[in-house]
Amino acid sequence: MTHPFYITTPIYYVNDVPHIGHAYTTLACDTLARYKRLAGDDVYFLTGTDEHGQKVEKAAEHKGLNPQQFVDQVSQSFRDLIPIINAAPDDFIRTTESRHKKAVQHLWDELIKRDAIYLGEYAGWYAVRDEAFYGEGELVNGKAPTGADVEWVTEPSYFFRLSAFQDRLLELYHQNPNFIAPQSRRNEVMRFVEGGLNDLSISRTSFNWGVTVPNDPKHVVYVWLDALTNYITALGYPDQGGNFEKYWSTTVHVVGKDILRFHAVYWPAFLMAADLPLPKQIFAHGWWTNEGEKISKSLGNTIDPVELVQTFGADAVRYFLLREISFGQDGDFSRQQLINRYNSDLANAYGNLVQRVLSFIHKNCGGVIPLPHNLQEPDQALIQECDKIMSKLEIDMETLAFHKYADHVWQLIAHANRYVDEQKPWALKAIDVPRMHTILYVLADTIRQIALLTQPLLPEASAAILDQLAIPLDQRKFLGDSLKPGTALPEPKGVFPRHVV
Ligand code: ME8
Repeated sequence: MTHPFYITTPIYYVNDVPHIGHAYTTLACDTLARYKRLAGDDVYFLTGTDEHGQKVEKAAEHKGLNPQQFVDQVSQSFRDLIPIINAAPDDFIRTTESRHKKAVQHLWDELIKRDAIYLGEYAGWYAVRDEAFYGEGELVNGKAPTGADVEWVTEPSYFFRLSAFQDRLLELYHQNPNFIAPQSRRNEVMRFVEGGLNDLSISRTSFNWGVTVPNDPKHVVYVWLDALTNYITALGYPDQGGNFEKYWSTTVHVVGKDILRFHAVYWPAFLMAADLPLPKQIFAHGWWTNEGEKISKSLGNTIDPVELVQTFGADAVRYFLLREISFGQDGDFSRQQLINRYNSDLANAYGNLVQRVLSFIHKNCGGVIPLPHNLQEPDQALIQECDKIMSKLEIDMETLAFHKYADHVWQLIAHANRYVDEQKPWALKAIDVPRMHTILYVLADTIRQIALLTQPLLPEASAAILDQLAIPLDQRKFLGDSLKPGTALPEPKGVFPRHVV
């Protein structure tokens, strides 16, 4: 059965060009989106850019550009990154688009109608880097808890009655234990909400780079209320039929741990207040450090995803980022470790399996898929492992455990490599050709299934392997038909050249 599935990345601030953190979130979402498409689901995958607010306005000023010119440029660099990392979103949203302004203003009106907003005066701390308000008690040595500089702000402001939503939010978390994942993050959010919520300032008057508040043009909508709305804009909101009706309740928002509060507290409260349905899950991933150090522009150690892909290829970068650490945990980026992973898992384990089996078939079976004869116990064992793997992989993907997904597939690759070593098809050439054909058939069909399964992680290499097995494009969803004996195969080519360093 086809299930709709909606997955979103955060929309990225365009104050600066994309870095590894952005590529990471997009790749994780792309991997899940590809998996779901291959499983036959109807996927809508959204990414885009967050273009309003003080931080972006200041960055434009700094470059001597007007904000619109500036955001057009930087947004394009995020759009350009997508094909480079081989991601395939269905839509790219920009908060400066008119479809989005219309959605934000409509949502604002709905909140006003339901008395969820009132006009007051904000006096407190604001961190432009985080685009967040902080209470006196939250400051650490005069800075935001994130380390960002804060400034004192006094201005007329509209407030959202967040304090009224404490009980409903806690009930939501209790009744839907997977609404926030992983569990450790869920606990943090619950403790925060249990501590009580203050009403939230949701408009600013000291600058004007934002969506204008309906009927009060001195105010622009607070950038987080503006930004969060992108997720429903893209589904056609204010229209609640069509894509909204189809996809919204299936939503998985993937975000970094630093922006979980906005997604797991403010966003559901805004939606509840507007009588809109809620997303299904917010999943918070961890942060990368670079060779042991926090990544920051001031330290000059940001990692450029474009350079990485130019050096190692998109597949290697995708595989490393998703395999190296469990999704949800923090991790350390190291080039040497990327090279090690590439060499051991891709070039050696996977690449060798494919290369030795396909070249052997090419040389010894006239370049066609051989005909299998009676299956023996070791053949059955490998076939059974292929049959059993899907139920494990489903759980891995449902829980966004990309590292486990890879681990399970690589266990199958290891099994297939052991099978080659033990069955020694080359030793049968002179003595038992039917048995040799059986082994090679089992291996080729195992490689077909492995290549189907690696498509979400390694789209390029998997396609090259499936091409070498002459699998038609319409047979590349999961399961697919087994190989047909007699099918002619193109000449095999190595897919993972070794990176010696
Ligand atoms: O927060 N490791 O945008 P953003 C892993 N516009 N992830 C990292 C990272 C790192 N070192 N550094 C950043 C925003 N990220 C808002 C979102 S959504 C309605 C609005 C991740 O460009 C970070 O955790 O600052 C976040 O998920 C994403 O990059 C976007 O960050």
